[in-house]
Amino acid sequence: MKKTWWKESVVYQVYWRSFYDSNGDGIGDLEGLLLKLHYIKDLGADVIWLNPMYQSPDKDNGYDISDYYGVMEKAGDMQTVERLISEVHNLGMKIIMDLVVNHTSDQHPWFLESRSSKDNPKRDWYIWKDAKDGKEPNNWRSYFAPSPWTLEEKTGQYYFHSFAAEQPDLNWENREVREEIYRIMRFWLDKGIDGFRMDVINLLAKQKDYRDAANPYDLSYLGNNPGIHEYLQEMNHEVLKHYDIMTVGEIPFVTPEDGLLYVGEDRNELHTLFHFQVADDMPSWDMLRYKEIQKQWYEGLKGKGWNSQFLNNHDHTRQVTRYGNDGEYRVESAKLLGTLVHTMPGTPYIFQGEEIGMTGVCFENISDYRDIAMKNKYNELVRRGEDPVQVLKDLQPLSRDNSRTPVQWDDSKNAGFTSGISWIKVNPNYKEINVKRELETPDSVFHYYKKLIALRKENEVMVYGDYADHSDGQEELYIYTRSLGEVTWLIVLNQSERTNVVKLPEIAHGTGKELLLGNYAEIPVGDSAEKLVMHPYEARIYRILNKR
Ligand code: TEU
Ligand code: CA
Repeated sequence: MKKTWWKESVVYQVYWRSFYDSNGDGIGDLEGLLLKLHYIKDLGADVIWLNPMYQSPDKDNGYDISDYYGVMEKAGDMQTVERLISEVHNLGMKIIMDLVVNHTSDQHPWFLESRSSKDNPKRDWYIWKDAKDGKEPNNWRSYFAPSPWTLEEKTGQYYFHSFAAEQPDLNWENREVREEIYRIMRFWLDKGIDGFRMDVINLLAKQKDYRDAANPYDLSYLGNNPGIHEYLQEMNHEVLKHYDIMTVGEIPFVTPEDGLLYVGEDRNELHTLFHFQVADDMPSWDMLRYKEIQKQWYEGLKGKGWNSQFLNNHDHTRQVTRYGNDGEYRVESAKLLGTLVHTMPGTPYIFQGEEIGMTGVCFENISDYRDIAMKNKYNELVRRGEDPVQVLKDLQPLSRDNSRTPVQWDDSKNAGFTSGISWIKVNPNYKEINVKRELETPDSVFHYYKKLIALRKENEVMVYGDYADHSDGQEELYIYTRSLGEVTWLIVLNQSERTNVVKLPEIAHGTGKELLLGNYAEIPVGDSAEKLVMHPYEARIYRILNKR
């Protein structure tokens, strides 16, 4: 595989509105990020992914853009963005921004024009259809609404939205739309940013006939439709290939086979992707499924394309809560999951707060939640007659707000995030879990992450090494190797609350092993050349010493 900086990097995701508030209005901002840049640098991250900060009515936390050339007032202004880009570069890091071009806000001037009349020149910039039998044009659902069709009374037609009604989808078939988007991309790249995280980029092309779906709840009809690869190749040709950048596509509903069509190195589309097989198939931890997914992606992309590794982000419940143990073994478990993400093949992502083992939340009231996806779903079910208490309970575990509470900086009021009233409640556990304490504690989650990242910088095997699973069929243990040339690393994880005896694969027998990193302090007892005794949620990374 060709060596590139974005394969070797660790990306740190900044959900700025919950990162740090510099002016006391209760909302994190870019100035706040500037104030804390050294913290990210100290952790060792190479690239910052900044969630959308463009002008927006903010119905979906910035994913509904009303001006791609403007900056949301809550976030800051253009000057601050420019300062941010240059400060990040001064610190030797890079910054990529969200590109949200499947849809705009319904307040974008393009849409205001488009909806105004059937013969408006911008009518065709969005997707308009006539009613079918006096109803929506088909039986589909949208991500955030019971139907992806909303009626515009004035012109009697429905417009299409894969997400909320406030997020109408652009019509990518229209050449003017594409050209305008490329202009926007060049505008930001020319400001010096280092790439894009591309929001639901495989949704750009739509099914031609909008036929009814057999199962409307399986939203996969929204993505990977004919024409998508032509758009991405055009985008690459027009814009991307002219810059030294990284691109990561958010690509739901893909298997490795079609994933490769997006990131194959010979395809001239994107560099890497987020697929959602883990997130979609695993509401909670499922070791066998996880191994299978990793194996398929490894084999599918090997030598041809590059993967990303993550277990949470701003849309998915914090990993230690969802996939680990956020009670008794929170610290061990947070470190284990970090070990996993950073030793799997692909570029690892850290979502802000993950590096201190932040946990999900369980607010008492629906009014404490802010997430449009959750609120719309709640309203739909309650309106349908379901019990509000039960609905809330069902929606809590995977609510996107689980990961959106403010970063816990210290044990002062509002966890030191804001001097004002936070836009979303702070997790009540901030007195125990916060950055200040993590920095002061030598064996904290933070310091462990720091070591993990440093290891990646010093050891190419972590980036380019071949992967092999030696624990097929085991439900609590994950034992795998990464190897590059003469170097072999062995990673052993005990993803359970029990002490487990681990039988080592033959490759580790009769040779020495050097423990490079582990999440327990004591020297292991009971270990031998053939087996290890592993504590609950214990994780170890070994270098296998070659037989002489
Ligand atoms: O998310 C799209 C989205 O909901 C899916 O990718 C989902 O996470 C995946 O299919 C797994 O089930 C993006 C943004 O990340 C999100 O915050 C926005 O609300 C959404 O697009 C609309 O722009
Ligand atoms: Ca602020």
